[in-house]
Amino acid sequence: MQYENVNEKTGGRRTIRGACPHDCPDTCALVVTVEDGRAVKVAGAEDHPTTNGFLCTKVNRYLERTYSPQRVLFPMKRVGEKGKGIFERISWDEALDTIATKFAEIAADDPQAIQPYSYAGTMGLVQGESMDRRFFHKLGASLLDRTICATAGAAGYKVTIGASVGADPERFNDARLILIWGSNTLTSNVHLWPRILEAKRKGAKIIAIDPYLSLTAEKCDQHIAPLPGTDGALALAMMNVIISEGLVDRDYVERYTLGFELLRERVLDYPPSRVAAMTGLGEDVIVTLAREYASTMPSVIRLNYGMQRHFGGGMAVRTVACLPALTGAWRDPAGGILLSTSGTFGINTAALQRPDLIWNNPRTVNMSAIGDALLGSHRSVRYETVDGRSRIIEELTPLSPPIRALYVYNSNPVAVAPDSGKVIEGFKREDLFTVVHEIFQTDTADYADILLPATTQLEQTDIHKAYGHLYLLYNNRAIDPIGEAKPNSEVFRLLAERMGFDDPCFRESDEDIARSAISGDHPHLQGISFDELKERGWVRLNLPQTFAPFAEGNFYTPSGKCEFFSETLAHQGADPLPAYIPPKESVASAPELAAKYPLAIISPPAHNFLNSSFANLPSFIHAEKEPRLDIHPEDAADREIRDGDRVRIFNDRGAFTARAKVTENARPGVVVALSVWWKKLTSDGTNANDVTSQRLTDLGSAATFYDALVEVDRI
Ligand SMILES: Nc1nc2c(c(=O)[nH]1)N[C@H]1C(S)=C(S)[C@@H](COP(=O)(O)OP(=O)(O)OC[C@H]3O[C@@H](n4cnc5c(=O)[nH]c(N)nc54)[C@H](O)[C@@H]3O)O[C@H]1N2
Ligand SMILES: Nc1nc2c(c(=O)[nH]1)N[C@H]1C(S)=C(S)[C@@H](COP(=O)(O)OP(=O)(O)OC[C@H]3O[C@@H](n4cnc5c(=O)[nH]c(N)nc54)[C@H](O)[C@@H]3O)O[C@H]1N2
Ligand SMILES: [Mo]
Repeated sequence: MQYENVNEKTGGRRTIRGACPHDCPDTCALVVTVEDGRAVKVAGAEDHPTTNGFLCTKVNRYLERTYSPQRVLFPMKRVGEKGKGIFERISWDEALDTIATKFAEIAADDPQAIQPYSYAGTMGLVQGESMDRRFFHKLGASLLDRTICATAGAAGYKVTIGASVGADPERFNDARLILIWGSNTLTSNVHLWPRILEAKRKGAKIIAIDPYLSLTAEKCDQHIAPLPGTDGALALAMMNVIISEGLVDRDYVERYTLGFELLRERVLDYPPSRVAAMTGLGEDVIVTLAREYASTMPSVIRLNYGMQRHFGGGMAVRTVACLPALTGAWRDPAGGILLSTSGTFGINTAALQRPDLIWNNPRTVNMSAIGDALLGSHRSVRYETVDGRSRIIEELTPLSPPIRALYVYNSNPVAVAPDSGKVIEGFKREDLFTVVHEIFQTDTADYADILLPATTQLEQTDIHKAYGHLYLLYNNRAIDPIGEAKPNSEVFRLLAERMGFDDPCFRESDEDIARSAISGDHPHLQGISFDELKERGWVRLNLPQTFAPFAEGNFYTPSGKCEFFSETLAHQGADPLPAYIPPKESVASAPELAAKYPLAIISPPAHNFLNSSFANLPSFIHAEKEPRLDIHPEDAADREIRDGDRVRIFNDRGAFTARAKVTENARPGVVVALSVWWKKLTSDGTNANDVTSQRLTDLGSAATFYDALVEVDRI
């Protein structure tokens, strides 16, 4: 089969099929034009159904990233104080020898004192979760619980639906009602927007549920602004109305759900009149939303991350995930819920990561509490049943042995991890040996003992799944590495060799690894040709054209039903039914704290940054200007803050500064600091994570970035 423009060569000019590596649901198919060895254009593939020929504001300028003069180009060692960022060039041999010697020395005592730390700098399966995992498994290093983004929702969804499988985003255009719930689609998932617009053109109503008037909420037919972290209560009240007014799809509920009678009793505790006060919404708003949701079909919920970054985030997602089973919305391919499609792919994770290489039953450290971990404490959450009632117990226990070496790649924890004060105190430890493998000299890189240069996506090979569509993608390497940069996989291959790891898996090429990712016998991968994937750059999973995963039940839960009642949760000692778990830091749940710090702060992504990626490059900084705090006119007036004033945002954990924007986009009682800024590029070396907490969520032990109270002062 021939594809237009595919990996085509004409003279010195070639086009190469690639994949966007960034942490975003859209995982776009790229076409890279290379002239005489230099990439001259990065465009979205026209033939890929969700990329649809366009890219976001950030990846449109990917060449600014690849060819930035700020790139780290060779290995370096630290010659100044930790955090000052003063380095001296060394050879790759010296860098790798230093790391291998240090790791061997620590491993001789206890390899668990070596801690890998990575997240989604690249989402590629080769560069993100293959050779690295194999290396650390064989070494016996501590494992890392990668909780900084999505595990609360994933856990809540899993106990209810069974797996990260949901509505096909390509069917959104046929929905009649779309709830955009805790998602800023235009910023963080822009390739879904054209389908939402098409639905709107065909008469659909679009409702945003978001405490903030985001770019997306602004363009919806209706904006409902609950207090942060109260979504669970809102969903329970919707169910109260749906059940009490007889709007339930009885046939669907009888056949395909578990625990309806218990749910019916539970939601009696959440009448709209009570929930109105909890959520800060009008009772009529809740009742109307419930009626519209239950009586407009097909209805689809784009449920995303905003609601998850609170203490009760796992339960909130679980509760919302019950809604489409109650109304039978799953019956239609354009109905149901889309949280993440990642569980649809059937990737052979064991072949990639080789957990069989683990020999020492190592401990697991939670990345969202890296500050505590570096300072010697392990943070965790568990359940206990007291007097027949489930309670969540938050624990801080000694971490022994202490972390002696840290290897950071694909992540910038000094900027993005919560409670920066603790994180920085940990990174400053003189007795900690830190390796950072990076494209740029980030806030984290400044604390490295050894800093290694990393390649960008154009310089490496990879295979990708997605969490916002149903296509596999392949990234063909387009250009040679710049300077002495190396891909993650190559560095771990070289380190494995130096450590004397001789299992054949340490010699596999990137292409071999990519091939193994789809080597399993999962039905969604049947018939997919690796060669076709490589050639065209993308291929749809083996799914029917109209994919309605739960039209006839077949949920991935133990019962095969949508579990309103979850035996799995009961076993853990957790509440087996949907419930409302309030934020830890809110006026209602922590009145004493709120007396000192009365404002809730949320810090969702800025439009032109991708977490902290791109936040160091001129075009993007120019677009975002400077750190900003959106504050409601009433809250501003109470503090004599005028539009444009510089303000200090603080609590017991720390403080950061920003320029105030007095605006009704922020609701009263809630301030918004779009993020994530590099600390060292701000006027006082701080960012929003100076005030966020390391507390973990109820389910999934995830970070609680949006569960924080602060006070704001004019400077
Ligand atoms: N441009 C850009 N795109 C991105 C990213 C980026 O940094 N920049 N990051 C990527 C990553 S890693 C992720 S995880 C996703 C995240 O993207 P989204 O899923 O969109 O999640 P957030 O940006 O965390 O929050 C989305 C909205 O939720 C709102 N929100 C905050 N708290 C609550 C709440 O309690 N309830 C409700 N209902 N809403 C709330 C926020 O105001 C925000 O407008 O985006 C990805 N895409
Ligand atoms: N206050 C606040 N904090 C947040 C959030 C928020 O909304 N508010 N969002 C949170 C969320 S959702 C997430 S997912 C995390 C994201 O946290 P991270 O995954 O740490 O994301 P980035 O900040 O983009 O940092 C990724 C780094 O990896 C590097 N990198 C990219 N590709 C490669 C590669 O191939 N090899 C190597 N070695 N390095 C590479 C990039 O240059 C970049 O510096 O942040 C969280 N932090
Ligand atoms: Mo994320």
